[in-house]
Amino acid sequence: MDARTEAALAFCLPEGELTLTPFGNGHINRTFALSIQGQEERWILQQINSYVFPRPEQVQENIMTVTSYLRDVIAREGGDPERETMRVIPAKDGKTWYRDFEGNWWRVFPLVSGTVSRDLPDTPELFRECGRTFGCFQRRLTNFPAGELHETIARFHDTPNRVRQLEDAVVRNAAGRLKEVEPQLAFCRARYGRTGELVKALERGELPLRVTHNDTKLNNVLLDEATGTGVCVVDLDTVMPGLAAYDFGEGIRTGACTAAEDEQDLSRVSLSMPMYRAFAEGYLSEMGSVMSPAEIRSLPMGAWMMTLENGLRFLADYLNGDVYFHVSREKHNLDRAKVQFRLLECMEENWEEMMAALS
Ligand code: GN1
Ligand code: MG
Repeated sequence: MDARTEAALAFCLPEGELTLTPFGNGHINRTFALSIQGQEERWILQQINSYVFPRPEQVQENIMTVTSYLRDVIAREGGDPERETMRVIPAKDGKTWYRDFEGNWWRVFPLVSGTVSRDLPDTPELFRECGRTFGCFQRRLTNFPAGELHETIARFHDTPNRVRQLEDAVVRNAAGRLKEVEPQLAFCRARYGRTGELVKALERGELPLRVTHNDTKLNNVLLDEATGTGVCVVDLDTVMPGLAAYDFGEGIRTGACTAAEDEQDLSRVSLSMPMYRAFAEGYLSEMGSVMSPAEIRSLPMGAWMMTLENGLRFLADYLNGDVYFHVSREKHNLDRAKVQFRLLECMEENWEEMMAALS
């Protein structure tokens, strides 16, 4: 029996013949859709990447506490907790995960029926809905004690720390690629002075610590198949204490860019202001009333910061020899980094407009 079948059998699921098919296109975990003969319902079986998440049990604990809290809020608001939040299926031993004979970590969630996910926002309307759904997720967690969550990846959005990691990668030059990335490195270094702005504002108490999702891309929102309405936010691995600006920013980085994250033709990369405005509108329709003016003003900085930070991470991984992000071609991580830097330039050119769109 292969490891994934062994894993599937360890969870509290109906009896019957299993079919497992690769699902989605995340860079981190291995994901399968699980069908059971005779069952209409489907599930997600996922192997947690324990290189990326060194404490998978803490990931699962965060997901459990956040989703149980959300279920109550959703019920109180008159929503449908079965559709509007993820649910963890326990293993037969009562744990929320299973470790196979090779030591790999697995978990199971139901697939929310009647929903689809999309990789690219084709229209501002779709992207507005994406912003609204993430805003709704965050608003529902306003009173959750964010500090109690585990930091599943230490200092995930501590950008100055990402700078140190890049500089460490430069010193090690493990893959011998340093010469090749000199222009990109110079681009980053010219911006190091601004990388502490958000973490410092948090330390000074100017911005509140919130529960943040930290991976707010469109394909982490399940949309109603029939109406296109955002139903449920998924991929809660990086739910952690953080800043609203991180979630807003990551949404913009991934959805308001006119090209794919790994586009090789940089002339296609720019910031779409209609998309930016649409996401901001959707996000603020939920979060606008719970944020202070200072927090709202921090959102464009989040977009700048997340874009730079992902660029730093892709570049560091390129130097390290592609050990973190899955790659499917030789310069994949370098291409991704270049896209981030081009997008960042566009943000700098459009800064006034980005700020004005929020007032
Ligand atoms: C990773 O695998 P995916 O797409 O959910 C990464 C994000 C990056 C993203 C870049 C845990 O997310 O932080 O922004 O790749 N997740 C983790 O494509 O590192
Ligand atoms: Mg993810």
